[in-house]
Parts: sequence; structure tokens; C-alpha cells
Amino acid sequence: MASKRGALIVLEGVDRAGKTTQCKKLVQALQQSGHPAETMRFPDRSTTIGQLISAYLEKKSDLEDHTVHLLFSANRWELVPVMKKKLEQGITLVVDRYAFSGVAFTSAKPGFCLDWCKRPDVGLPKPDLVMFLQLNPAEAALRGQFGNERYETSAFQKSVQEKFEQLMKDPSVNWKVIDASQNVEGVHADIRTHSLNAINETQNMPLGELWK
Ligand code: 2DT
Repeated sequence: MASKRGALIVLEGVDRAGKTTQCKKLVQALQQSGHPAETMRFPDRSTTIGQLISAYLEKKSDLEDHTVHLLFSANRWELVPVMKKKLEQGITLVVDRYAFSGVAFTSAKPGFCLDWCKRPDVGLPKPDLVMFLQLNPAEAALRGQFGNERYETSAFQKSVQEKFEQLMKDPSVNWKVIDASQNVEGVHADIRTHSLNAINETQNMPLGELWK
């Protein structure tokens, strides 16, 4: 029998929901329980495309809205060979944001529909599990101020949240909503349980294609 593949696990959520902290904690916990695991994040700002995106997010450059959407997608596609290789090697990937952020953020801009936004990401490796860290704006506000990057305003984040809610109605994606208002350990326990289930359930199944 072919060796077992790793699971593709994605964390999504609005600003300050704790995605990055939880990704790190999950990878540590998986490694400690004998499951090889690594984190990844999108955008990956280290590539040439990632550097264009980073300058845009830091407001050091302006890019036309469709153009930057396609760059975010291209940044995922350029990492697909690496992702597939790791998954085949049995490494579980814990990914901080993916195509769902891509669609939610662009479609929150005027003049964009969900369908157009999804197109460039159709066929990407399909996550075995997508956890949405749910946090209401009042609780997010208690966690401190917004940063200075593009998109970090409460009005924009509210429309992003609405777009995520539309995306979560799609039953072809294995969404789990996590209550991110719990303390860090409580959130981690929920995430770990869902992740271990996903790893066990998908290890002998082929990787799917997103939105296809
Ligand atoms: P962080 O690096 O702090 O997560 O912020 N975004 C992200 C998009 O607009 N499209 C995408 O495809 C992705 C992955 C979300 C990155 C910012 O970029 C936004 C916040």
C-alpha cells in the first residue's frame, strides 16, 4: 500500500482572531504526537510575486484591484508543487490563510462578485479541513488596535466577515467554525481535535481539487 499522505489544513478568520498563534501551536502539538507537520502562510511574501504583494499591503505601492487578486492567486499556484510534494511525503501542512481569504478580501471591494474571485483558484489542492476562527468585532476590538496595513479597518473587516459567511455555505468544503473568543488553550483544543480527525480520515484518500 502507498504510504500515507499528510493532510492539508487551513486556518481562516478575520483580523486578530489568533490564526498565526494557533497555526504554530497546532504544528507543535502534531509533531509531539508523532505527525510530521509544517506551517505555511499566504501570502508567502518571500517569493518575487510575494514581494509585490507585500509592498501593496504595506501601502508602498498601488496595484489595480483585479491585478492584485490574480497575484495573490499566482502566489498560491507557485507554491503548489512544494505543497504536493510535502503532502505526498506524509507531512501535514497547516496553512495560515488560503484561497478563502483571497475571495473574501477581493469580493469585499466594490464591483467584484464571488464567482469571478473564485475562478483563478479553481483546481488548487483542496484543503481536507478549513477552520474559521470566529470572533465578533467587539471582542476583536478588546485585542488591540488595527495595524497600519491595507484592509485593516473595521468597516472593511465587516464586509470581509460577510463574504466568509457566504463562502462557508458551500458544502463542498469541509468547514468547521471555531469559537475564537475562548482562551488560547481552549481554541487550541478544538483545533487539535478537528485536525487529528481530518488527518485520520484523509490519509488514504487522494487530495481533492478546490471548487472543481
Ligand atoms: P497577513 O499576512 O497579516 O495574514 O495579511 N489577503 C490574503 C488577500 O487580500 N488575498 C489573499 O489571497 C490572501 C491570502 C488578507 C495578509 C493580508 O492580505 C489579505 C490580509
